[in-house]
Amino acid sequence: MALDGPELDEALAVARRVVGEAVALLRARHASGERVEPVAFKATIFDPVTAWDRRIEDLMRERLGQLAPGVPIVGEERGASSPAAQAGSALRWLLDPIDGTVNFSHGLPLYGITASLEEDGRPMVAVVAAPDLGWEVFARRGGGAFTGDGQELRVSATADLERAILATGFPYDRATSHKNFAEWEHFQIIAGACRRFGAASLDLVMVARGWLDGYWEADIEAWDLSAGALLVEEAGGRVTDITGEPFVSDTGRALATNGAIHVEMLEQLATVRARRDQGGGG
Ligand code: LIP
Repeated sequence: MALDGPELDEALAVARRVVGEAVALLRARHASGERVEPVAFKATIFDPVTAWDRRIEDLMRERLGQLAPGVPIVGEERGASSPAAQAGSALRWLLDPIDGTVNFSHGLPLYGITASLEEDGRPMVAVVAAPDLGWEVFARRGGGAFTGDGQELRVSATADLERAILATGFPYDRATSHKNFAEWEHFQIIAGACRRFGAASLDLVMVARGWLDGYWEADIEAWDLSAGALLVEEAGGRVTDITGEPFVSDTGRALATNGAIHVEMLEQLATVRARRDQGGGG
């Protein structure tokens, strides 16, 4: 059963409140710019976990359990609250307590706290906050995307790839990160500029705000992409798989643009893939 407008508004209010509380907790106890030692590493030493990743996710899960009981939750640090959530249940919250943990642990302010509510695999409600930058942006499907102080987000109008500024990211796993090197090199040559900020959720916010014209990435996680994808769509942009198939956060792949350069970026991505498949490097 599809969530109706008032239910989406209510879910958005819950998401904003929970993300807001997470930001407040972090701000009260963590000084901006402070280095934070990892408490653990995931598969490799390039993928750290800090105490804050866990503390924030625990707070968000606890508050969602109180404010929206019964909805499955999937989070980066604590996993899926039920097997159904993992498999993509009808309704689920996706949480990334710190997107851009490497930046965060080095005191770099480019990291985000994200929450999205997906229904049948589609993000319906999204909030991304960047505590050290003072950003909060949110969207609900069909209702537009806004900053916390009420400005509507609109994507850029850049229609020419040579004038476009793009961003991407690379997985922590060095065994697979090279898979995006050929794409990076290609766009570095043909696009106006390429950037690598280290937090997918903020890359997507920057597309939604019209500061970037496009973003692509593969091999990351659903919670890195889901909230930002809705922000871009609600700001008038377009989000698909990097192949042009419909966007599904669980694939860990996305191409998000202002819409005007989308087809050209899809074509360029296909060209690089074809070259790689023929053994032409990358
Ligand atoms: C990060 C992403 C980034 C990607 C990193 C990593 P995390 O998320 O936001 O775009 O390039 O490898 O996945 O793990 O810091 O939440």
